[in-house]
Amino acid sequence: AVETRMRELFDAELNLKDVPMDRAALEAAVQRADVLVPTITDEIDASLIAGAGEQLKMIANFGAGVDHIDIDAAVGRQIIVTNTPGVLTEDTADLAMSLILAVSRRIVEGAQVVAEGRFEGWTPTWMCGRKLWGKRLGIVGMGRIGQALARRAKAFGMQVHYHNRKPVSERIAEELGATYWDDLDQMLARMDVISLNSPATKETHHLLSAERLSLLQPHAILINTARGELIDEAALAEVVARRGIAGVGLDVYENEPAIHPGLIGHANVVLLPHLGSATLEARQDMGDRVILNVMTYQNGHRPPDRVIPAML
Ligand code: 8YV
Repeated sequence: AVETRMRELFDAELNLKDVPMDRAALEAAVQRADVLVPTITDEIDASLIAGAGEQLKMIANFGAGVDHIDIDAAVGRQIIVTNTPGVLTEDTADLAMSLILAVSRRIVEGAQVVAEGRFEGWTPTWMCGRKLWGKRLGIVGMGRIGQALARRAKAFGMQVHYHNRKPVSERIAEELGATYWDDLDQMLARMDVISLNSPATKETHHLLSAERLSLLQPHAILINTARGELIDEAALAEVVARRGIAGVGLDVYENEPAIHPGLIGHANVVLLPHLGSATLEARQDMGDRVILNVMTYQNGHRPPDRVIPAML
C-alpha cells in the first residue's frame, strides 16, 4: 500500500529488492533524486553526500535509527534528514520483552527439544529457567523504546532501573517506578537483566566493551534490540564461552547480517534477524511517516521528524 501511494504521489523510483542498494546505483540515485529514502542497510556517508547533485534536498529515512547517515555532512550541504520515530516503539519494545522472556524461560531451547522429538517426560529440575518477577531490569537508554519496555517490565513485576544521559521527567520516573543510575558501570554490576535501547553514536560505540561486559553478574542476561555497534561482539563471544553470563538475546549485530561465529550454537543465546520493527502495521506506519515528511517538506513546511545533529 505504501508503494502504491508513493507511486501516486511522487515520481518515485522504488528499489525494494536490492537491499542494501548497490553503491553504484546509490551514487547514481543521489545524482538525480530530489529526495532519497534509504534504509538502515544503505551507507549514506560523507563521500556519497559530497557526490550528490544540487537537486538533492532531503534524505527521508525509512527507520528510526540514523546511524548509517552522516548527518553533519547532510546538514553541511543543507540537505534535510528525517526519520520515522514513534511508530515502531511498541513493536520494538515487544521484541525486547520477548527476548527477555525467551532467554530467561528457555523458550527457544524448549521448542527445539519438542521439534527434535526429545520431549520424553520431565523432572523437577529439567529445563528450569529463571524467574522474572521481582528481578532487576537495567535499561540502557531511556528514550521512547526504553520507556515502552519499562512499562512492559513493570507489568511483569520487574524492578526497573535505567541509565541515560539525563534522568527522565519526575512524572515518567514515578509512573514507571524507575531508578536512575548516573554511573553505567555501577548499574551493570547490579542488574539481573540488561537491555540496550540507545542509538548508535560515536559516544555509544562499544558502550559494552570487554571491560564493561566483565562487570555483569554471571546470572545476568543481556538483551540488545538497538544497534549491534553498542556491544564489542567479539568480547561478548568470549564472555559467553567462559560462561561469564547466563544468557543473551540479540536482534542486532555489529556487522549485520554477519554474526560473530562465537555467538552461534549456544542454547542460552537467542539470535533474531533484526525483527524489531517487523510487523505489517509498523512497516506500513513507517512508510506513511516517510510520505508525511516528504509531503510536508514539499509543501514548504518543516517536516515533523527532522533530525538535527544536536539530537544525536
Ligand atoms: C528497521 C530499525 O529494520 O528503525 C530502525 O532504526 O532498526 C528498524 O526499524 C530498519 O531501520 C529499516 O530501515
